[in-house]
Amino acid sequence: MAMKLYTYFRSSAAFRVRIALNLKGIAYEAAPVHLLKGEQNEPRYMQHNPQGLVPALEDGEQLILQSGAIIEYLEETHPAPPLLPTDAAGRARVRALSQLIACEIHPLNNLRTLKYLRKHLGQDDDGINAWYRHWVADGLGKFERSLAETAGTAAFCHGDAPGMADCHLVPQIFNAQRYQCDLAPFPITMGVFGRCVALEAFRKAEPSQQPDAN
Ligand SMILES: N[C@@H](CCC(=O)N[C@@H](CS)C(=O)NCC(=O)O)C(=O)O
Repeated sequence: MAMKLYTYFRSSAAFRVRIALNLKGIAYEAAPVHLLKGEQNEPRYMQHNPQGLVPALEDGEQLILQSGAIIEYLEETHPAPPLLPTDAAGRARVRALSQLIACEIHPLNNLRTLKYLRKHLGQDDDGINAWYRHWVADGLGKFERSLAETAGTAAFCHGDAPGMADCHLVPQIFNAQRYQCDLAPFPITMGVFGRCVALEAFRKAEPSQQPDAN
């Protein structure tokens, strides 16, 4: 039975998992959850994901939540091609780069955070955009320094094959572009991004290629 991915075309967390599935050549069924209509909070979906977030992955009886945990699950159940290096220090580096995106940038800029700023803290579009761009610049500045100053960076974030850090990076850059963030200060990061999006596995995972894209 094919795996089922609860996803939303614009969700960068779901985008990470779509890339990982494609890189590993795993066929899956996409089950769209419309975040702007609030479907993530409906009981119908909450029974699949009590956290009320996408993505969630169903693999037979197993339900796996949180994009990082899902990617690690795929890595353990479908080891080839690997998305993590063979050495412990390399794996720690790739996880640190991934978490820099998933923990330090993304939560500050996701849908419910932005909605809260607008609804409860009275921010308008200008305020929201300033907040968004600030945290992208801060986080990507740290990402760029990590790529520049820690060993392992090559064609991709770590080595010459795409891996877990690239799965995290590319969706974050798509989001940053959508919010017209200035990406010129991050040439190493954008070089990696360019090499990723030249690959079919990344292109097929893009928001515009999803069945629920509108
Ligand atoms: N840490 C979670 C983040 C999941 C997340 O924030 N998903 C967003 C879409 S990118 C979502 O479902 N948002 C719904 C909401 O904010 O109500 C993961 O990596 O899976």
